[in-house]
Amino acid sequence: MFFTKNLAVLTLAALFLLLLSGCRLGRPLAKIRDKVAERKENRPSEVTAVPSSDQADQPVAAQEANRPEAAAAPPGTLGNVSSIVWSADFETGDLSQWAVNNTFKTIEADSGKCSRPKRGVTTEQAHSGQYSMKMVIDATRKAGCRQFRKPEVDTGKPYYYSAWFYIPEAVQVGTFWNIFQFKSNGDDSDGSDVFWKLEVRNDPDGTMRIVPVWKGPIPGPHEGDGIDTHLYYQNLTSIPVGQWFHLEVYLKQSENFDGHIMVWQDGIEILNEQNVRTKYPGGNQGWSVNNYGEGLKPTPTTLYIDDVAISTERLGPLPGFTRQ
Ligand SMILES: [Ca+2]
Repeated sequence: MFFTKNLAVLTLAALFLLLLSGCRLGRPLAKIRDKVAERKENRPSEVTAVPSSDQADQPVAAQEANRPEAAAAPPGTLGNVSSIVWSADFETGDLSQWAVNNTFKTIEADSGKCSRPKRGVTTEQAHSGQYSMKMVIDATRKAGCRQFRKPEVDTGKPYYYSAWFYIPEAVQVGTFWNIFQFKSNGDDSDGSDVFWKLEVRNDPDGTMRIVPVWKGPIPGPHEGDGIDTHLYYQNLTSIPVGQWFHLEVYLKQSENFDGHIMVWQDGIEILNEQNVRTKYPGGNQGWSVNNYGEGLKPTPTTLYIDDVAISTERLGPLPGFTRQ
């Protein structure tokens, strides 16, 4: 009887000890699980960015330390990621990376027959990951899908604005095709006017090229110029059909004639205009990427956009990117 009683007490004590040790063991196990999950989340994408010459001289740890929290793009997705102040790779499966104060109301400014997929993105084409932004217009008449980003351009500071574009088939441009623009609000209250834009135009054989355009509704772009549209034709590079290409624009805003605009396509400089205007005196500056045109064939006309970024240094096209 005494033995049985003791055995019961001992069994109970052993069970209690076992439970205690189980709890203690459980904690570090949970911690390890968290660490593993953390590492998985922080794992950089497979594409590795080649650092700029400045960064190349720094040890990797120093480069990591310099990377601002604000760089939303995963390391390796874009070029010199340490200088990115905002970016959108659409890997959220929607356009939420563009939201300001949780609203899209001032971001999308679509007109005419613009159609976008549900949530604004698609997996049909992607420069990074699975998603890109898709914009389709029926350009029989003037139509535009426009995606504005305001907080950075509103500061008035100089920035590099860049994005990857994909045009799935050769397009013959009738009236115009604007895919990237800087606007400004003037005295009139009926919206804003285009000052600088990147248009797509054709060579006689149909080859598509980027043509930077000054369309300021006031005298410019240089001091002494009248009110006129200036087209900056170039034959340094053309637009590939069915392949991603990169556009990057440096803009130092100016309401006088001390601004600066530079344009690169796939790393090739196609415009460099100094001492220029970029906005109305006393006006603000707006920036958007768009599929905005008229008289395009074939129509509807589709444009995919991915890896959009604003940075304080030039990003350049992804290292190792080759047209295939
Ligand atoms: Ca993407």
